[in-house]
Formats: sequence, C-alpha cells, structure tokens
Amino acid sequence: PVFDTLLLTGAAGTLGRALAPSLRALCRTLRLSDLPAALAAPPLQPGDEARPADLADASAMDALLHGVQAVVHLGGVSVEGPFAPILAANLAGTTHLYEAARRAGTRRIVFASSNHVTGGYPQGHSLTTACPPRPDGFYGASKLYGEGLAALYWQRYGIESVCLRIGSATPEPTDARALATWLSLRDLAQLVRCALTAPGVGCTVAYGCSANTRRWWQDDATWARLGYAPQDNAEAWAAQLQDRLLPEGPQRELQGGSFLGIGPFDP
Ligand code: NAI
Ligand code: 15L
Repeated sequence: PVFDTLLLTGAAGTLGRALAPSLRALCRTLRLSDLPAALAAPPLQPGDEARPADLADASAMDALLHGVQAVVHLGGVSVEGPFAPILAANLAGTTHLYEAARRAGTRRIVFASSNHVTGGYPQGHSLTTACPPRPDGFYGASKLYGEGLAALYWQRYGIESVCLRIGSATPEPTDARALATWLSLRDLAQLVRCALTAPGVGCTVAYGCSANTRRWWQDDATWARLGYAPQDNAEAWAAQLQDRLLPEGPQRELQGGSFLGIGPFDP
C-alpha cells in the first residue's frame, strides 16, 4: 500500500461510498469519518476504522488526524443553501481539518472542491483553472475558501493539496448540462487516485470531468501532470438528454445550473 492510514471524510455520503473500495487498495487502514448519525451503520471492511466526528467541532480533529498520512476530504455541505450550515461544515470544518493535519504531520489532502467555484460563467465558455473564480453562491464561495486554505497550508507548512473542482459525479449523466459536466464514477476513482499519488503536486487545482465532447473545462495540462486520462464520455447519452433542459434564465445560461435557482436567503 501507498499509505499506512488514509482518512476519508464524508465517508457516508454518495461519493464517499463510491470511492471507498478504490481507496482501500491504496492503504493499510482506511479511516472512515462522517457525522455520528450518518456513520451509524458504517459499511466496514477488514482494515477499516469508523471515526464519527463533526468537522465543526475543532476539539475532535486532533484525534481524527492522528497518524494520518493523507486525506480525501469530502465531508461538508454539498449543495447551495443558507450560510450558517455552510459556515460550520465547509468554512470552519475545513479550517479545523487543515489545522489538525498540520499538527499531525499529514502530508497531502485531496479536497473535494466544486465546479460551483466558477458556476457564474456562461455555459459553453471554455475555462481553465487560470481563469478568475466566479462562485455562484455561498456553497461555491465556501469551496473557493477551501482552495485558499490549500494554498496557505502549502505555502506556509509544505502540506500538499490537490483541489478537485468536481463536475457532476453520478453513475450516468442526468440532463443536458451534464453532457458537459459529467464525471463518471470510474473516472472519479482514477482522478482521486492520481491526486493522492502523483509526485510533487504542491498545491494543484484541477477540474474533474470525464472526456466529454461538450466539456467546458480545458484542463488537459493539469490532468497530464496528475496522470489523469479519463475513459468515459457523456456524449453516449446525448440523444436522450440534450432536450432535458433546466428552466430558462440563469439556470440554463450559467455553468452552475440549478444552483442559480437556489436563494437568496433573506431572514
Ligand atoms: P454528500 O452530501 O452525499 O456527502 C457529504 C457528506 O458530508 C455527508 O455524508 C454528510 O453527512 C457529511 N457532512 C456534512 N456536514 C458534516 C460535518 N459538519 N461534519 C462531518 N461530516 C459532515 O455529498 P457527495 O455528493 O458525496 O459529495 C462529496 C463531496 O464532493 C462534497 O464536499 C461535495 O461538495 C463535493 N462535490 C460533489 C459533487 C458531486 O457531483 N457529487 C460535485 C462537486 C463537488
Ligand atoms: C456539486 O458541487 C454538488 O455537490 C453536486 O450535488 C452536484 O450538484 C454538482 O455540483 C453539479 O454541479 O452537478
């Protein structure tokens, strides 16, 4: 195995469950963490450890990171919504995680960022990670903050990070927008494996999508550096999905799609 102990936060979530099998192949011990209620009946395999913890609870983080060489950080609020829960789980939670990683001597963090960091760009507009951020809500802005933490902990403390701006990671693409944004689950597994094992990543930000004919994110140089070579292409679903459109207006016009239809959140 590449790692002795690898920590997976958000382990009870959709992508946590999808990724656990491929992560087990990389480590002796996979430490699974999520909120206590979510991790009540964890799907444990030999070599797994279940460590329920709330990322918002700074005092729980040192024990969680103890002995951890690398982290796949998926835990947190995963959709647009009111600020308070995003503040607790994504802003405070990711800060607590990085701080504990610094104290524990953790070497690398793969951070599940999101395409919503640039969800305010028009659909069809080609982007690379060199383009200025344009978050489409509190959620996208919280992921941009996480990318900022990744840069800080690399620059000051030498902790490496790969921030993956994941598109739409689902078993199959589900609508016309996903013909551009889809990340198949096997490409996700490959991308996370590359992000954990590629040498000398420093602090790298990469979009995460499959080799979709209609993709908006032209991240080929970063993908090559990570060794990521996507195998899937949403175009195979084009005939059945290209008319499955979001409502007219910002949701259909901007890259963030349905998240542009959520909020604002006035009291
Ligand atoms: P999910 O919502 O299914 O999983 C997130 C997990 O985080 C949940 O199990 C939840 O209980 C846990 N969590 C929430 N607040 C927490 C806290 N305070 N402390 C500890 N755990 C907490 O989301 P999914 O789809 O599995 O996504 C995983 C990660 O990838 C998320 O960070 C999400 O923002 C990111 N992402 C996912 C995309 C996708 O297509 N599924 C696209 C872009 C980013
Ligand atoms: C995300 O960041 C969300 O976590 C996920 O649920 C999807 O909505 C995805 O983006 C997307 O943009 O399709």
